[in-house]
Amino acid sequence: MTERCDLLITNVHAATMDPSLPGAYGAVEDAAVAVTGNKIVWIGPRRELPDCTADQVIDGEGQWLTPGLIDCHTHLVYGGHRAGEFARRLGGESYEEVARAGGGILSTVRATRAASADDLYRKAEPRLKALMNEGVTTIEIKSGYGLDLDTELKQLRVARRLAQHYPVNILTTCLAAHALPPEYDGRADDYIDLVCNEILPAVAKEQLADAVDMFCENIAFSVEQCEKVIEAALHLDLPVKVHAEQLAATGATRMAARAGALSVEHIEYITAEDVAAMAESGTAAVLLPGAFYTLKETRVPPIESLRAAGVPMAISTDLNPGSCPIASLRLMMNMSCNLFGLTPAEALAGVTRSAARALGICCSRGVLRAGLRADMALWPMETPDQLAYEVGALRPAEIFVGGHHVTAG
Ligand code: DI6
Ligand code: FE
Repeated sequence: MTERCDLLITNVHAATMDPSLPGAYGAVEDAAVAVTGNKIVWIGPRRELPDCTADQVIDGEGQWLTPGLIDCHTHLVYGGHRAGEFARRLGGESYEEVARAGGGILSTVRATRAASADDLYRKAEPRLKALMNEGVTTIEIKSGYGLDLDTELKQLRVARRLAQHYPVNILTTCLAAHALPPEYDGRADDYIDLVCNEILPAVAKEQLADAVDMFCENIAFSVEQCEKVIEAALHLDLPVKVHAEQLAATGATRMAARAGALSVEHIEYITAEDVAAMAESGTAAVLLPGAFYTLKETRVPPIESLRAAGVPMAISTDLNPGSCPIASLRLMMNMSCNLFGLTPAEALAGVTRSAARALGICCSRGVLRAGLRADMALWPMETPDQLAYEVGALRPAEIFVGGHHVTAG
């Protein structure tokens, strides 16, 4: 390392999540971390720290340092709310029934089309801050409540604007193939043409998206239709992600794996064959226990097969007004253990290293290692097992994004 660094954190334990280090957390007890610019330049046992001077020294007081958390699947820019639909579902209507009756995603589409960009921005801010205050330093935000060119662009521009004003990394994903807009009723193939020929090229031209997603499900788009979206995305050099097999087995996961997708999301209904295809293509699983909980699903994703096949299991909020209006990634960690059977260490990997894999950014984030970005959270806890166990009161003492100390406000 250089002899001089910008920031030196000593007297901490580091849950590095580096898989090349021993233990489920890649833990380094009594560690030191040196940061220059936006990167970690040295991390290891404090007694091995080379002689150096630092502009700023922080005494970690024996607390635990983790990689900044990564929420790799959100729909947090949207208009309106769906509290009325929540009450209907509590009364016995299913998510699919509400959707087929013109509610669900389409009700949020109406509200998002009607909202101004400023309005969407103001409504998104508290959701973003809630995540940031929990130590989330990277957030993916999808469009998909516009379903027309102007509104898809409006949502993505709002997401980019949030990134300019808040000290957090934001990646954006175009999910124009989320639902069939009412003006295309009975003409799904025509809408897919609009997505492929107009919406995605316009989004790419303005560099508004880092990836393309689609909802491949019986209530949304077929495998054949999604294949066209994938082809268009790859043609524009945009990586793909797929909402797959949340409500039924459709073959979406194998389609995504064939295309080399970064990730498949939800996947409650996948089979052993699908898991093998994911392992082969290096496609990550994104588990969304908050949507499972909200929709009172009973079918659990095949965790044991995913684990045995070594498929990275990311965990995310799916923050959205319908199937998961819950802005807490820490609660999702807890749910992933209680509802899906992950270990606390798998839960932390799910919101750090594996979430970075699902976003295609594992070369720069998700692990504490020299050369990677200094996105970190310092936690007043005695063991990293507490992160999946305690919700609400356990908050980060310090959060760093790109080496800078931040507060969400
Ligand atoms: N799956 C989801 O969980 C969200 N979208 C999707 O394709 C739900 C979106 C909503 O209900 O508004
Ligand atoms: Fe989603």
